[in-house]
Amino acid sequence: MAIQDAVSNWEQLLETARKNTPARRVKRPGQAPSTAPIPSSLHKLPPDTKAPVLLYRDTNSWCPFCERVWFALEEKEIPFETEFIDLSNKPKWYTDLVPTTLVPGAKIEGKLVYESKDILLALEERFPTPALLPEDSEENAVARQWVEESETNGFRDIAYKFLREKVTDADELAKLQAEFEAKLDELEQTLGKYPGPYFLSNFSLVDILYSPHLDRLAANLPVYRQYHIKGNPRYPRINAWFDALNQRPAYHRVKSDNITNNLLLRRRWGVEPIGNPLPLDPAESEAIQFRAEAAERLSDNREAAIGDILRNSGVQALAVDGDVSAVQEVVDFHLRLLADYLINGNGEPLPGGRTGGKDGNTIDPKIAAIGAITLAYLRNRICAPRDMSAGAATAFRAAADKVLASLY
Ligand SMILES: N[C@@H](CCC(=O)N[C@@H](CS)C(=O)NCC(=O)O)C(=O)O
Repeated sequence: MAIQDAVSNWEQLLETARKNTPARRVKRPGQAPSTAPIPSSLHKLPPDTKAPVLLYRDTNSWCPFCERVWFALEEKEIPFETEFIDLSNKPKWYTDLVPTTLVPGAKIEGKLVYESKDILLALEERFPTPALLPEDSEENAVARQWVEESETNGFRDIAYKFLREKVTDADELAKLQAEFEAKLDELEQTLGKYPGPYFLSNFSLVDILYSPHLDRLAANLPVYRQYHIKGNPRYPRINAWFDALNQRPAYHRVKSDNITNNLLLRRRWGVEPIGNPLPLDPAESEAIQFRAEAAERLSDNREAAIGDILRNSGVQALAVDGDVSAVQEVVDFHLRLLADYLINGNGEPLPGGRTGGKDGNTIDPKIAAIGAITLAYLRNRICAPRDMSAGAATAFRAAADKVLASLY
């Protein structure tokens, strides 16, 4: 298995990737998550100053309610620290601290606030600019009413019931779909009340309250209910709203990608897929900065990635006479191949045969099998924005597919 010299070493890969992306993360050795994003405004804090906000959020970055608070913090450019809470084993200090025991929680200049909506309102109060509620008093009153209604109008319950309820009866499912469509129609009407693509005249807390949920629904309904929000002519304003959100850098920092959302729904809620995932967005999978970010993340965090693959993918079953180090070498090689493809690939399939079969031109099936497990495992293991931005995760998955396709 003397294949390791066929691709650049990790140091070369990391250096090249870093030239093409400013994205960096903090490493958290031995902890979950193994890396964490750096808030875009943390550099604004004078040295040795405590950030004014501490956010308590879930370790996997799956929680839509946490995403709301993070979105506002990024929009308002508030420097903040994050404490990750393992929801499968919540620490006692957290359940003692927060009466609901749920995430998100926050300390705003030391004062505890919980419930995402209340945290958003408290941030608005303490950090009023840039404003996420209208200055005009009449519109402000409408905004505050919509903020409250976003939590009480039943949209979320009806939407997730349609998405997740285990229903086999077609009439029952049609009824749930009709109820959901009526709620989306209401949102479509509400979006028409003020000029521009957002709920109010400008981007606001109302957009933030809806975005994590509408994102998850738009990603998951095609897969689990064969129902489309994106591209559906019934909802032109909702589609324009998605397009407008897509223009916001803060949104790109905090959102998940479609596949993360799909995998989460199956793993967390046991819903069976009946349709195909939305196609990987070429604007993201082919963008140089996202490919570079994905390569940078993989190169920088390779030790954690390799450890995870060896422990959890099943690849160790291919070890001969218990020689795991030989397997590890091949895993390492395929990850470098992937990083190299992310940095230098031009979208064409990779030439086959480069993994060193007997005649130098065919693939050693064992090496290919280890490569396939490595790539397939990591393709579905990557989770945005826990490990990298949604754009980078999309580029990562597209590249993993390409390298996988070159193996056999
Ligand atoms: N109404 C709450 C909902 C928060 C919530 O449901 N958080 C979930 C994660 S998505 C949680 O903490 N779950 C842990 C548990 O149920 O123990 C809010 O808006 O903040």
